[in-house]
Amino acid sequence: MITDRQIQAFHRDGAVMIKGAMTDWVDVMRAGVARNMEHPGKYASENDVPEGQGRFFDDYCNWTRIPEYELVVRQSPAAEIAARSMRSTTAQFFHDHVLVKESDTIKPTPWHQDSPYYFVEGTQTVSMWLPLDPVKDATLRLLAGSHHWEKMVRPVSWADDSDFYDSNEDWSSLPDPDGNHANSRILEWAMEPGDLVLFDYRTVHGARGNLNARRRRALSLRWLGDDARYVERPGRTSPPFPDHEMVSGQRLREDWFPVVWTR
Ligand SMILES: O=C(O)CCC(=O)C(=O)O
Repeated sequence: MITDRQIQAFHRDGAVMIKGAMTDWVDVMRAGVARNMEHPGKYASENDVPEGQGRFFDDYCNWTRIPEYELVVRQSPAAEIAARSMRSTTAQFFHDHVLVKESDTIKPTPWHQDSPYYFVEGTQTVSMWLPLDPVKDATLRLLAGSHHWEKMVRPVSWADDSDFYDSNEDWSSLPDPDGNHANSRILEWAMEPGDLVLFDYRTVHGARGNLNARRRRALSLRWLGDDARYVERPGRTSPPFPDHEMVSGQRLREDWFPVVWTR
């Protein structure tokens, strides 16, 4: 399912690609994405893509109303792979995130870390990025070792690059790995549906636009391990989870964020 070498690579680089671990679940995930796009949730976004420049749809936190997503979260090998990659005795589900770039979509996914947008931190966190179409240039791109950076990268709005929080937090500036090759080792893989990338919430990542004739669907499943704890951020997080009533240092409440796998 996941080898010791792959687990070592995940901890060293902050990301690793696993071939074929979710092949049996591709049709279920595609059906979930189709249902999700037909019935977008309250957080669905079109990312301000100008008319004639394709379409970049994303949405999150739909697993309790999209039965195919719930099936994948609860029944597929995803939870066990997540727990093993984090070297955690448990895998707690945080949320799902769908990202669809239709053909000829120019807009890239900006380089960013997920961690500053979330109200949770720990050394045991993992996102599982699952392309549902073959990808090459429109694949996920990640900056090796960035999960060990001391300062978090300034979070911005994907729509217009404005600051995500209204605060004077001491963020580090946005990275430019493509312009600064000397200090960057970019990880990216050509992938088939059923393959997946595991990456730490702190790993800097992004994606090019999709300038191909084929659409690019991807589902990200976000997992938490034993040491993940609620943290306060200087404003409304993304996702926001209104009225969660958690306090700093607490494990995320299990009635909203279920522990799906235990060793
Ligand atoms: O699929 C993409 O374009 C970016 C994915 C991403 O940022 C994520 O899964 O956190």
